[in-house]
Amino acid sequence: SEGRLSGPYDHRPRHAQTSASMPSAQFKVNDLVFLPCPEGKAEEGPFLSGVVCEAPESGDLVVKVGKAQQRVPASNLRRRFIRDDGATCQDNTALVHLNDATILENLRARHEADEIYTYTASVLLAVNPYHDVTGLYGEAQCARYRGKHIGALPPHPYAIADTAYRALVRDRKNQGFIISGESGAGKTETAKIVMEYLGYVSGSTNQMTAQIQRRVLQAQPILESFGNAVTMRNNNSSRFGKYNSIFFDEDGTLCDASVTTYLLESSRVVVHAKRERTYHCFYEMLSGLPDEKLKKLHLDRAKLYLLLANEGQASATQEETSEEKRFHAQFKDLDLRNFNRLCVALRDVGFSEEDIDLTFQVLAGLVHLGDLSGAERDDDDESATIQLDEETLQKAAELLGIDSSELGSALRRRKVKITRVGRESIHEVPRTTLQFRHALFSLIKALYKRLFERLVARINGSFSELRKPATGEEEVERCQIGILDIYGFERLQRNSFEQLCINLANERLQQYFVENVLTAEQNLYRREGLPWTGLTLPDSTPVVTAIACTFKTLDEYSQQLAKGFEKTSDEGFCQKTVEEAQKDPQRKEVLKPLKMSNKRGSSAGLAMNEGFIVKHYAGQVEYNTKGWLDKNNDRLLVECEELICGSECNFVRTLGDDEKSKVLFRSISKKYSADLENLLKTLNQCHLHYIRCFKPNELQKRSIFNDNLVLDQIVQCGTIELVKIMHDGYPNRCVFDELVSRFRGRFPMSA
Ligand code: AOV
Ligand code: MG
Repeated sequence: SEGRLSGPYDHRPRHAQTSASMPSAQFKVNDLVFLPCPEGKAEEGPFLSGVVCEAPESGDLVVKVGKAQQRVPASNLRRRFIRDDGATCQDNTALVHLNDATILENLRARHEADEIYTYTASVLLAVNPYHDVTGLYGEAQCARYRGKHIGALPPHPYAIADTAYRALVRDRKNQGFIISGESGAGKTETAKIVMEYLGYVSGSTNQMTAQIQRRVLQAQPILESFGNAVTMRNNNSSRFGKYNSIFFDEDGTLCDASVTTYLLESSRVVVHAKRERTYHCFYEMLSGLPDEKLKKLHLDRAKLYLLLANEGQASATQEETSEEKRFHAQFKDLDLRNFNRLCVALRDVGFSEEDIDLTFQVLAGLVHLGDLSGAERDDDDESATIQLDEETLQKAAELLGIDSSELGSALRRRKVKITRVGRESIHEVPRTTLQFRHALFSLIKALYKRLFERLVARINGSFSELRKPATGEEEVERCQIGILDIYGFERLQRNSFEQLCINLANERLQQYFVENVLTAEQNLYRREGLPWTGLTLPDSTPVVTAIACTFKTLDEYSQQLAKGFEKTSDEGFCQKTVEEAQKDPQRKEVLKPLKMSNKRGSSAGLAMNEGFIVKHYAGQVEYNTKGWLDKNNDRLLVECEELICGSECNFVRTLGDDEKSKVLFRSISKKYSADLENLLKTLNQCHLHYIRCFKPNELQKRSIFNDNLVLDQIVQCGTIELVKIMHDGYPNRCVFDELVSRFRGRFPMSA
């Protein structure tokens, strides 16, 4: 895997900062300490533990590490404490010495003992165990946590969920869960654990609630089959963001639910990197559908279809193909199991057998369309058209209910409007190989994306059909608990538009956390007159502004491209973005041209105008801007849209977008940013609960705890600041009026 770059919050300078305030006089002989691992020995972990042997009044201390002695300035040391019983802390704020090294040591020891959860005041930290920890979940555990105070039992998402649920019932206030962490850290699993508990405490009081509860849980595998994929970081990586809302009526009974999704990575349907896969559902369908159904869909279980293989399979050597097949073979059993899980879930959520068949029919249609992608034409001959394989074309057309000659001609030729002497006429011009592939891929992407959206809409519809019909009486007041599970921060070998969107979401949430938890807490201390020196908190504003400006420029360029301006290019957009950023003193610190930060150009071998660098809170990311103008446009080529809208298959036709107006451009980044701001507005009305997930290793294996990797995450997400703030604060607080109203009459009041 690629190395972790050091970002603006590279941990090295920060370690020093963490204990810089510690005067040497505070260390005594025999004190246990941590010291930073010397440069070049990073694989041993970020810290070494030692004992102070000499502590002079001034100058460096002498520390014994193993058998050797070392001179170390006091400012480089952190205090260590080992409890007599060797026990770990359930809450980091209870550590005797508070610093990055002790927090890391605590998490490591707990992870080793399969105690994967740790509090940091009210924030729950979860270290991914990468195996099923026995007895940690399930109904018996839910029952144990029900109604208990936080801290009465070992840290657990159930405990946080129980707190949230009780607060909702008691205060009639919306609650929200923000689950964050990098890709593979465990957000999606944790979100399901939270939902499982909420279903447990509030559901199954009657048939309707039991059914809603089941559907909430069963919606998850459907979304995962269609929206998750194998990536280098995570074998079940969510390629979309989701916000699950669960509604409760006045007495806390589950009464409704909904799910909102954010920007599915639709490019994955047509291209994915080596050792990655497209969406699970394709492989699940091929593994699980019975022979006779596969035959109807003209599918061959053993064939490596182009859509399902990685880029370049059209021209792969035999060796490459067998390697690819070996890679896919490892997921076969899982795909089969998940196929069955998917079918059960679809039925539970209310899909009829016909709906299920149609869904697979469309997927199969896409698989065949994808197989056309290797087609070419003689680009030297302007009148030549793409050589499409007729049989494959037929199969795709049949399954999608489209006339095959119309499909062929839309893929082979484009319509060009020509105005001559004031008269407009439409001409058909053969597509070049590149234009053909673009048209084909846009069609596949649009169909898949809309299929996904349809599924989400169906799931939402399935909740409302269970609800009691409106009686005309005033709607009962209901409160909700929202659970946010988005795609984690990403820094891949090649980062595109999707990664910028994903990272923007993480950046906004981090900013939200800093503002609403850390800053708010500091302000509270100041208001209450508590002695507090304050901490410098990371500020995401420059990055967020830089991305907003980038999106604005992108919209201008995408619009021009859609209107057919010949000179508009991705390079032009990239250049403008960088130039504009350099004019602003704050933005230029976070958005940089490729060359300035790296003399050899970019690490992915990009030229100046092919990308830029953004310094995110979680590290520096190099973006490749190729194809962004097009990726940012939600409108499909007119020729392709007409095919979908004219399908004989009702289901496919509903995937059409027959917007009559002549808009050629609809901005994806604008919609995404607006969705994100709406989400934050919703969260703003909730009492929030934070769960931070940590990834213990890059290998996705149990029992491996990579100190460097975890420390990076501890530093990035602001855990240290949080611990520092919370350590000095008061764990329980209550507004005076609420206190009075809650306890009035419960205790004898003196005059
Ligand atoms: P993510 O949601 O944070 O990544 P997941 O929730 O998909 O990560 O977790 C990745 C994998 O880790 C899962 O498929 C499980 O195998 C394992 N895992 C996570 N949490 C647990 C747990 N509590 N117990 C057992 N195994 C667990 V991403 O969606 O890529 O940002 O986009
Ligand atoms: Mg996920």
